[in-house]
Amino acid sequence: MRGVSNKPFNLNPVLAHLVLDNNLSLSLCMKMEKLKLILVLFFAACYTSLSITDGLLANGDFEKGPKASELKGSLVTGQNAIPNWTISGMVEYIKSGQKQGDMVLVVPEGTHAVRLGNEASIKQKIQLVKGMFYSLTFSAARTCAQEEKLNVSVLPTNEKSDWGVFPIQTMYGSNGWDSYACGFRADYPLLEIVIHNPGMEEDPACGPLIDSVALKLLNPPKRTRENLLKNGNFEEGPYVSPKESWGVLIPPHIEDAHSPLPGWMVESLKAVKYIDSDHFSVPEGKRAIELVAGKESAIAQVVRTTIGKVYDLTFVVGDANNSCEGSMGVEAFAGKDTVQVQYQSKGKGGFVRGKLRFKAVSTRTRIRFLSTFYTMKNDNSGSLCGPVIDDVKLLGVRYPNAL
Ligand SMILES: *[C@@H]1O[C@H](CO)[C@@H](O)[C@H](O)[C@H]1NC(C)=O
Ligand SMILES: *[C@@H]1O[C@H](CO)[C@@H](O)[C@H](O)[C@H]1NC(C)=O
Ligand SMILES: *[C@@H]1O[C@H](CO)[C@@H](O)[C@H](O)[C@H]1NC(C)=O
Ligand SMILES: [Ca+2]
Ligand SMILES: [Ca+2]
Repeated sequence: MRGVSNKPFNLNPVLAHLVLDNNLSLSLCMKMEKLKLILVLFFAACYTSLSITDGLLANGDFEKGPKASELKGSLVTGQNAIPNWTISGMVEYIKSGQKQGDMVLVVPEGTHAVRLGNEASIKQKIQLVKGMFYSLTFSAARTCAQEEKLNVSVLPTNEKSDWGVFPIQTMYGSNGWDSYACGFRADYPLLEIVIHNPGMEEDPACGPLIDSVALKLLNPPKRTRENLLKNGNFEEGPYVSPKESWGVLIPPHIEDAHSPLPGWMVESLKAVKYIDSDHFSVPEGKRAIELVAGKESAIAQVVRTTIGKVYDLTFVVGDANNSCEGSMGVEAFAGKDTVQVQYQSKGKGGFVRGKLRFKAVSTRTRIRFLSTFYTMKNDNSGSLCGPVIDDVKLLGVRYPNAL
């Protein structure tokens, strides 16, 4: 998907660069012929589907499963055996508590999920409003020691490469599952969402588990009199499942036009986490961003400014009440001006306010936030965590010299 990077979530910065280089070449592999073919097939197909806006796709939680006659062990044998989905390749229907070797498989939502073997895929046709922006959220878990990847695409599209490869490598979550979001524009009213495992693992029992595939219509946020930044409170963003308590990772982006976090782009190598007040402590409103990967995950927005004018950038730095303890630092940038806000986290929620006053030197100023340190949860999970940022405001200062 455009706007979804091909970059990995990898703890090791050196490794990350290597995999990144590998993946960059993938975007060159995009075959337009293939796209056209899919487009033709798509319109030739006859089907009915309902238009959805926010929430799970039809049977997006895979709780409705195949008939016993269409299962061989856990292997799904019919192409249309899983209600509302079409599968290809080796797809398994997984029950919570099912064992793989001596590992018990956990399912994030309900009691069932699917597993995609090498080159297997699941797809579903959906009806959307042409020209609107959407975000797609899904949950995935890695099952083997090997590196596992997922290729998510929405077809057909006018974009050159509207698909993204999500490497399922680094676990930010504590229970093995993570949720991911990506954004896209509906170029056609009838689309097909495809989740594909491009892997070639030796062990056919390997391959990521998928659950909770959901969509959300994104309202394009506007600048207001109260804030020159768009979506500064992060209230507009991807679907967050009420049943999943680990937030949604927003992968790094190349393009901001297709961000699942309207107005913002995720810079650098790593994801940021979108958190909600049902499961975390959120300083303002219902949603905020947790900077989970130190200096490697940054969010940014470019804003129009008047040269010579003085502006105040204000924001909140806190913690999500998720056992993320220690010294935290958030660096805020406005062009070349910068400030660092220190926050001592007890991991139980709370926040401080930060401010950066600057004089614009350009007609476009890049506002940017990153976390100075790497932090891990103190719950022995080894999960990465970090400071929460919220309530970001930018306003012109009329009388900068007044007290
Ligand atoms: C999902 O499948 C069920 C039966 O398998 C069908 O009744 C329902 O209309 C389908 N939903 C959509 C949105 O296609
Ligand atoms: C990802 O999926 C798209 C569309 O199905 C395909 O064109 C592309 O080659 C795939 N990329 C990889 C790396 O499998
Ligand atoms: C933090 O979470 C605990 C329970 O998980 C809750 O009792 C407490 O009120 C929360 N604190 C804040 C500041 O959200
Ligand atoms: Ca499920
Ligand atoms: Ca907020």
